[in-house]
Amino acid sequence: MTAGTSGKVDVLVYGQPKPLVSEGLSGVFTVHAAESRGDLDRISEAVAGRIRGVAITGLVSADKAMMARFPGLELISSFGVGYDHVDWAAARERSIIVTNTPDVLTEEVADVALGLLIATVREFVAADRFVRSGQWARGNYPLTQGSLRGRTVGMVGMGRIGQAIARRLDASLVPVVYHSRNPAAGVGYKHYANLVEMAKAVDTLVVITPGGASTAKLVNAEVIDALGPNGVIVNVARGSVIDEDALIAALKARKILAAGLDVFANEPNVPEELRALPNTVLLPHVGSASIITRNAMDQLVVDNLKAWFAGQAPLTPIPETPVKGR
Ligand code: NAP
Ligand code: 8YV
Repeated sequence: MTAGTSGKVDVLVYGQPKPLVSEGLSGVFTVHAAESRGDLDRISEAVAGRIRGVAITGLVSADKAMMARFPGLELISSFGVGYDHVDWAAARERSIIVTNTPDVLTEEVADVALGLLIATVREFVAADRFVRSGQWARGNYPLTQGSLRGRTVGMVGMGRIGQAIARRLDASLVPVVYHSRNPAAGVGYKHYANLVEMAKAVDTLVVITPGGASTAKLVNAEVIDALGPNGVIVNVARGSVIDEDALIAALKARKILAAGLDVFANEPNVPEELRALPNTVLLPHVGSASIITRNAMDQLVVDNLKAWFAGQAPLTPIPETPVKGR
């Protein structure tokens, strides 16, 4: 590997440009930038050969071919707690460490999940339109069929964010049960190993698992239909976790009551059918999207790179990554 003339380690910021990341890295590293896959391909062999760290600033994917461009790559510091856009198995084959940004966004995303649930069952968006269009002067908004009262929430996923959502539901006096592959340590809610069984026992699902192969279409037609006509689904996980076609069919046929979605199968493209439905509340993947939380996530992207190249352990390695002893 050729050393850079500055003596600093070379790192690449891959994805959307972010001042906090570029500025945070620039004092310590020689920083290169590639916004798209095309930019990445235009990096010279000499520079690519020097790059030892990559900061991923959005949902651009880090696959085997991308990593192959950088023979000296040691660490990929990825923005976001979800890392389904990073081929961690390919990284592991080459002993490349992958880090993510957990914890700093947990409460923010949980706020959005609860807000989305309430907005969905109590029809906030339609009620807002009712006021703006002047209809209130002609009579009151109809009583909502949906309510949190009498509802039981089945959490799909009971990790960091799932537990933060469950705490909010506790405060709202809404009973909680959950499904995950293994019972969560230190959690008192009833655990269902079988998702269909849980769906039969509740009327509401709040989905907050990782994306990727192990959860693809986990919430399928059978699960959706098991909720019954009062059923509500909130998804703040990844669009891939729900069978979107099955969800659209169930909403159209009124097999379930409503859905609140922050994530979609093919973002930013949201199916016309979903957009046309009156019983959906749709958000543009904004679970963590406040300035304070996104800044904290950016800072953690920077701090993971700084820690590793200062000879320390990475701060927040993903569980599957090979963390080398320091
Ligand atoms: P976490 O602490 O790792 O929790 C993940 C939970 O999902 C665990 O309870 C886990 O339990 C469960 N799970 C994993 N694979 C599963 C499977 N195949 N079937 C059933 N349950 C499964 O992660 P977190 O910090 O809570 O974040 C969760 C996810 O939220 C992220 O990965 C990301 O996709 C999403 N997210 C979305 C936004 C947004 O803006 N909408 C923001 C942040 C995060 P087991 O391992 O026992 O199954
Ligand atoms: C980000 C997320 O919006 O952390 C995650 O997993 O989904 C969100 O916080 C996402 O990473 C988009 O860049």
